[in-house]
Amino acid sequence: MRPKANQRTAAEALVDQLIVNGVEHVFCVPGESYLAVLDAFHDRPINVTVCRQEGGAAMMAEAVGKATGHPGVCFVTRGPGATNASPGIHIAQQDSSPMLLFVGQVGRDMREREAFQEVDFRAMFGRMAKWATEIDDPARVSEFVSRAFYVATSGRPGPVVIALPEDMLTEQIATPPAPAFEPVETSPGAAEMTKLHALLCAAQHPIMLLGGSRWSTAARDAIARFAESFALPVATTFRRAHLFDALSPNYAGDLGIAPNPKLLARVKAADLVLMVGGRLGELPSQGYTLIDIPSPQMNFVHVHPAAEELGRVYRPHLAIHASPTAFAAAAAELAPPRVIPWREETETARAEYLAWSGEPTEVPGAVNLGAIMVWLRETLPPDAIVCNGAGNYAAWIHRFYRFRRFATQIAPISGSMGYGVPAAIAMKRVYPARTAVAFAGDGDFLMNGQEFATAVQFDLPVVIIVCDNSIYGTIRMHQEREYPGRISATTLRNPDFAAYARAFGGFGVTVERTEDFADAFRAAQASGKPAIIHLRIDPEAITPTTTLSKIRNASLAAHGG
Ligand SMILES: Cc1ncc(C[n+]2csc(CCOP(=O)(O)OP(=O)(O)O)c2C)c(N)n1
Repeated sequence: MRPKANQRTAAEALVDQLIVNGVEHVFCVPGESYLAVLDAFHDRPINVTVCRQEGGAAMMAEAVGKATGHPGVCFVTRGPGATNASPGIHIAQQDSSPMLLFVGQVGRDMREREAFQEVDFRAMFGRMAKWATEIDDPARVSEFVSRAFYVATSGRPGPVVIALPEDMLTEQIATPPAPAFEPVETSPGAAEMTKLHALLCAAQHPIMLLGGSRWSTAARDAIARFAESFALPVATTFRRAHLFDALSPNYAGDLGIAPNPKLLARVKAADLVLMVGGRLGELPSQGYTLIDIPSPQMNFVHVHPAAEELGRVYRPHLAIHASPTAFAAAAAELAPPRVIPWREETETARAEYLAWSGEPTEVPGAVNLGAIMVWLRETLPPDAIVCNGAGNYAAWIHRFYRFRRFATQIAPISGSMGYGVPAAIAMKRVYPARTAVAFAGDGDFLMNGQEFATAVQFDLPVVIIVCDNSIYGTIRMHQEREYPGRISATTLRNPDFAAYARAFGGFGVTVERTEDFADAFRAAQASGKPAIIHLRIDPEAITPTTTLSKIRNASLAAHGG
């Protein structure tokens, strides 16, 4: 259906409004409910990545939002498409990533009859998305889309879901597009910065923690200048390691799952914790045990772009309602005290980080993920993007990989399995010149392994490293600790992942010894194809520091078994 002169379909107006707002990529699985949008893509300057499952498409969009700070955009069909896409919405919400999910919806004339695949998306996503809505009036498409950009990016970023009734999309309209959105910065007041300065000057053992979203290379550079001038030790919170250069003398390590015990002790004993950007949620706070709730035992300064996050869990001594970008710029202007009493402590924190992450630990089996991580950190370019999903294999990334640039760690704060593969594919699509690597567990990989076909279809030579220990390792670890020896639903019988890669038209190789990894990785890159490196890992090698048997035996001993 073609529009008349000076008129566009609502679907065309929608896509034009995305383009006005700087959207270059959309990720989708098609559906008959939004054919008019697919048609509008046809002759417009927008890169469309058609995926194999909506979960993959939504995670790709979320990864784009996470890496760029600009909303990632996903289109799916009604009922089954939207339910499949829901993991991406949950990730965007927990990870504070800007994202727009457009859902084709049944026609307005048949709503409320439970028409084919009809779902009330306001109700379904109402508590999970930052905003869930439906556009009934085609003349208001520009208004809704413009607002969606503001909602997704301002304060604490998050996902917006917009349902699009099929018949609405084909109506002709003459409304012009709204101008592009402008990101809303929230700047710290002079009074707050003066108070912060006074707290810093009175401190003896401060530490800065970095997390959350709304960062940028400029913000990261500014916060690094602040950390250097104040000689502050800096830790990054769970899966936000890319917010600080691991090679900086100020970097004290990663505060996530199974962190360096010395770092934990340092945070606990600090007399000033400056938390910038993040929420200090369950994982970095070690199950909310690190800092007393609601009254922190130390001076706790919380900098967050969303007013509603300040004082939500921790009652801060100083709350600074500011985006990381604006805060970092202001902090970089502060003058350090003449004498910095904690300078040596920062050096010790750095030495402790280097000792913790320097050498791989001994693990059972012929493949040592720690040694592989050390090889990769020395080999990959600083702007290489490393993605992962959920599983114990990620512990080696957190401990041994060294992130050096902004947006090089693209991983789910929400702990969602199946994330690393679509994330790496999206990164390669958006940044074709950069290296994109995904780590996945064997369980993890098959949650979105179908998107390997998308990588092949769009010639995206990602390298996916499947860490195959033939178990849902994380859950087996918990099982052995809580119910020793009673294995239940955690054993896997796996395919040949290298053959899987080849069957899809990619490159596949199996690695059974650490010393064969480098050649396999180089061969994967030289193939120029999307690649899977199938690592066979001893299930006993469950963490960098312990084995499954040790966990089981310790638990049996504790239970008198
Ligand atoms: C979508 C989803 N389902 C289930 C879980 C619970 N879960 C967390 S880790 C894990 C096992 C991961 O196994 P695998 O990918 O093989 O990695 P491993 O732990 O063995 O290294 C499971 C089932 C989750 N985090 N996300």
